[in-house]
Parts: sequence; structure tokens; C-alpha cells
Amino acid sequence: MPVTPLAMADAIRVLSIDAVHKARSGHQGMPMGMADAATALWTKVLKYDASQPLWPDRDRFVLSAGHGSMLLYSLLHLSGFKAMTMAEIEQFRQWGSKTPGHPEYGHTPGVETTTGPLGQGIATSVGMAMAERALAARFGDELVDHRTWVIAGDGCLMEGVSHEAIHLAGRLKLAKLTVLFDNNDVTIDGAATIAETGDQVMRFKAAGWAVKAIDGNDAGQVRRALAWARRQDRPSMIACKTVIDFRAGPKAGDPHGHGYSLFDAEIAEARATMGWTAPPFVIPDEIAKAWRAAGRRGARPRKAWERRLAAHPKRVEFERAMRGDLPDDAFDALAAHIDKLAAAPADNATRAWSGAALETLIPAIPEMIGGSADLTGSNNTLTKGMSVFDAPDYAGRYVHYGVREHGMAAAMNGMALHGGVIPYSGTFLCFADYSRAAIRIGALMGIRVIHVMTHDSIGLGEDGPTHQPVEHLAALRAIPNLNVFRPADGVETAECWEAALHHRETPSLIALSRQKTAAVRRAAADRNLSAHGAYELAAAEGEAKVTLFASGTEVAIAVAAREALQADGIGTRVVSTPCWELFDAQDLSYRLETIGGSPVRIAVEAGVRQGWERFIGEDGGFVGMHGFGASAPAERLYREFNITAEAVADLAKARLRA
Ligand SMILES: Cc1ncc(C[n+]2csc(CCOP(=O)(O)OP(=O)(O)O)c2C)c(N)n1
Ligand SMILES: [Mg+2]
Repeated sequence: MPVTPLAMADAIRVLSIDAVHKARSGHQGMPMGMADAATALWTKVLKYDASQPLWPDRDRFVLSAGHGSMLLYSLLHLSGFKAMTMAEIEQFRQWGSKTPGHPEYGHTPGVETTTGPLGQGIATSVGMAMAERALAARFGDELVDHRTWVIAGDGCLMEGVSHEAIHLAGRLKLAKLTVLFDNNDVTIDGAATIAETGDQVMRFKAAGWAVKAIDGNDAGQVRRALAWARRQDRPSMIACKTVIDFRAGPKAGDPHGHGYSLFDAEIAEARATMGWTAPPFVIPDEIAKAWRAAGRRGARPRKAWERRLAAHPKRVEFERAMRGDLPDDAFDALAAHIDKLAAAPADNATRAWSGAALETLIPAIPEMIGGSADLTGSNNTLTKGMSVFDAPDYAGRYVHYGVREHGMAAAMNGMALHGGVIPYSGTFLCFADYSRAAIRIGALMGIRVIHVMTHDSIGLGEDGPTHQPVEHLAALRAIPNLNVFRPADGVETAECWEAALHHRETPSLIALSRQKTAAVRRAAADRNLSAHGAYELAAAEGEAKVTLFASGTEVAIAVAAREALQADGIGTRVVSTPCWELFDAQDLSYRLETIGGSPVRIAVEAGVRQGWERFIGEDGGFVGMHGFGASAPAERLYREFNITAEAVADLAKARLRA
């Protein structure tokens, strides 16, 4: 079989057909259509070394159209990624395989990000390109000089998050980001035109991108377009007109060819069209060799890069940042800040305490890159002396994401995945709904991303119920592998920041108050108490008849209620619960001891009750929200919704009488 670009792309097509047919599920349509473009990219342009999937200066490749996972698995197998054996391809979509239905980061070497929820990949790739620029500014082009390539389909570009992403990338002039749009005019329901009249070329142009439209099944055109993309001074989009199920015989171009739709007869026709005579899961030697040679192209530049790194004055610092290790003195200034607060407790909004914690962290941890979705002043995310991340030098560490919560969260995922930077950014807690899909996938991937979410309850006051989170804490606590922090005061806020930064494989969300709240930690502790997730803040005087559990600003309410109850001779403990997930990680004896055995247990939180049973039991008392909030000053709202120390004390007494 002659080794031509077409035959090399046919190898992807045949593998995709065979794997999908064997699994009796999956998607061969897109891999067949984009095989030619992907082959041009992976054999001629993409900088990678299949033997070293984690080489830091490799180009990043993002398959945003994650349903086309067989395209990526084929590329990894053919180019020689060791983990992607033919046996894995044969186990496509099966239990325990390296070839799950959609690409999963951390599961399959060579997969740079988890994709599948359409739009996430392209939005994540923007963060990768941002991280590349930030590191190049810090360490220089000789260590950091690579590109980010994305394949996105109609579906990714229909999703709203793509709008946020392409405008952010356009504004930031991320010239090393290129999107190959699989312009095949087909989605699941049929021809894309049943739901689309937009012109993607015009749309990207309007967002500040360089754009080119080509025949994506013509290898020569693709190669020229890829070379063109590298010369642009802004992000580039190549609209690749392709035929779904290309070279599948009569089925090629079928508007219903998105998923598993080629069966024995159709597969025979496709193989005949391609002149492919090898049995299933066999690649003819000469084609396999050519592909493996392509996968070795990067070995030489990789070795040259390693020599540059070895001699580089910033080598140790670069390696530390890329490993994700924090500087040795990362928390020295934070510890001093905590000591000062314990010695002289002060009342303030926890968002202000977060700003104070960041004042100590930003100078100490140079890889932290902050930002906000247009709420900088409200989120307290910008510290003194921080400059803005922007073209042309990208040396700033603060990103103005614009009003783009979803795109921001996805970009942060991309930054964390790229490595070498630690992203954090702010918005209001209520708008976690907008970014939830990206928060979830960050949790699934297990990466260090820190979401600062202020205005965390009815305590934000006058903006009213549209802005007042009620169910959000419960909804966020439901996401596996997401640490949801809700600190009570200055000390806890600093402790939560420290804990968040320590967790490399779990994203964090720090919920913070708009309104001032009383200091509850009034003595020095010998360790980070918040890192236990929940802890006894105040013991009972005498026998503990009542235990009050609370988070955030309601801890101060619980403390005041305890004082009232103790004054009446009722022994009362207070347990602060800044992070339920970290509490889960404590051993059983600590958890049982912290929850305790008081006859009356009451939770106080200005949110819904859902989930609190774990602390108070099914028959516990709850002081919190039972519906949406309202527009009024915060103090009035707490009174009207009956979230007060008196209400807590009254409930405790009523329960003790019952
Ligand atoms: C957020 C989201 N919504 C819906 C889906 C289900 N889905 C998977 S692929 C697809 C159609 C995508 O169309 P396109 O990107 O054009 O892919 P093609 O059919 O061309 O392969 C849909 C709706 C999804 N994966 N993610
Ligand atoms: Mg399509």
C-alpha cells in the first residue's frame, strides 16, 4: 500500500470504524471527516514526542468534539504513544480500558483535557494558550514556546461557552491558538441548518480572529492553512469543510452519519472505497512505520529543549512551577497574618479577609494568576501592585475575563491543565450556575483551580433574590471532588486559602460574604483547624445539651446563640463547618467526636437545609432559608427570614422542652 497522506488518514478512518463496530457504540462520522486535517496536523506541524507525552514545551492538542474520541485514540496509537496499544483500541468504551467513550484527562496518556460536554474543550484551550503566554513571559521563549491546536465541531460552536471563549481569546490576541472547525454541516438531529444560520467565519472575524475557509478533506489545503495559521498575529480559525463519514462509500455525507451507523455491509463498502484489505485492527506495516516516524519528529526539538533547560538559570524555578510544588516560603506571610488576627481579632466581610490573605499569597507564589468576571472590586481578587495580563508582553498576573463566568471557569481549567500556573478568579456565588459545567469537569479532572465566589447569601442585601444564592452551597457540595469552603472570619478565610492551595487534585470554591461579620476565632491555634473541614469552635460549659453547627457568617450567629443559652445555664457547643468535603476525609473517630452526642442538634446556614442531616440527623433543628430571598438591607433580611441568635436559642430551648 503506497504511503500517502490519504492512506495515513484512511488508517484513522478504518480504526474508528472497527472500534465503533466492535463496541457497537461510539462515533465514526467525525473521525472519518477530520482524519485528513488531523493527519496533516499530527504528521507535519504538531510539536510533540510520542515517547514523552508530558514534555512541557509540547504543543497542546484539544479534541473539543470529544464524541470523536476515536480520532484522538487513533492518533495516539498510530503515532506511537506507548499506552495506546491496539488492544486498547479493541477495548474501545469497555470497562477499565484507556479508551473510554469520551477522552478523559489523567486516564489516558496524551489526552490533554477531558472533553465531551460540547464547548468545554475550545473554552479550556483558551486557558492553555493563556498559560503558555504567562510562562513565556516569566521564563522566556527558550523554555516556553508552543502552540495550542483545537478541533471543534458545529456543536461546540453552537454552545454559548464558545462565544465567551472566542471573544476572550480574540481580546487577548492569543496568536498561538488555532481552531480547526469541522465544518461538516451535520449534528445529531441531521443537517446543521435545521438549527443554524450563523456564519462562523464572520463570527470569529468579529471576535478578532484570523480566519480561513478550506476544503478539510484536501491534505494540501490543510497543510497550507496550518502554515498560514502559524504566521498570524492573532488567534486563527480554519473552517474545514469536510464530509462526515468521508470515504465510507454511499454513506459518506449522510446527515445521520454522526454516530454508530456503519454495519457489516457498509463497512465492506467503506473498506472497498479506501482499498483497505488488511483485517480489522491491523495497520499495514509501511503505513504504521510512517506514522511512528511522525510521532518521533519531536524527539530532536525535545532533546534540544532539554539541553536549554539544563543550562538555564531559571531551571530549578521552572521545574518547581511545572511540578506544581509551592515555594518553600509560600505561607510564611499568611501565617504571620493569621497570628496577627488571632492576637487582635477584627470584624470584617470574609471577602475582605480573602483580599487580605491574597495580599500575602500573591507576592509569595509567583505562579498564581487571578482574575474576575467583571466584579474585581466586589470579589477582592486584585491585590496591590498586581498588573493586568494582556498582549503584548503577558507579564501581568490579573485577567479581566469580562462578564464570562463559564468561559472564565473553563479557561482556568485549561491554565491548570497546562501546568506552571495556579489560576483563581472571582464572581458572585449565585453565578456559579453559569460556570457549573466547567467547575464540574475541573472536579472530574482533579486539577487545582480556585473559584472565589463572594456575595454568598441573603447577606448581600439589596440586590435581592436574583443575586442571593440559596440552593447553591447544597448544589456545589453535591459535586464530587470539589472542596466547597465557606469560612467564618479572617482566620478561617486565611486557613481555607492555605488548604485550597495545598489540594493539587481537587478544585476549590471559596464562598465569601459581602457583609461584615464578627471574628469567631479569638485565640491562636497550633494548626489549620479549617483544614479538618469541621471542628469544635467553642466547647460547652458544663454538660453539652445543645450543639450548634454553622458555616460562614452564620457561625457568628451560632456563637451569639451559645452565649444566650449558656447564660440560661444550657451547656452549648459550637461546631464550625468550613468545608464538608475535608470533614469527610477525617477519620471516623474525629468525625463522631466533632458531631458529638448532644440531645439537641441545630444547624444554622443562610441556605437550604439539604445535606445538613449529616450533622444534625433527620430530626435535627434547622435555621436557614426555605425559599428565595428578597431585596432589602441585610440585617432586615436576617430578621425577616428568622436567621438570628434569638431564633436559634428559642429553637434549642423548645427542643429541650419537647
Ligand atoms: C453540552 C452537550 N450537549 C449535548 C451533547 C450531545 N451531543 C454529542 S455530539 C452532538 C452533536 C454535535 O454535533 P457536531 O459537533 O457537529 O458533531 P458531528 O455530528 O459533526 O460529529 C450532541 C448534541 C453533548 N455531548 N454535550
Ligand atoms: Mg458537525
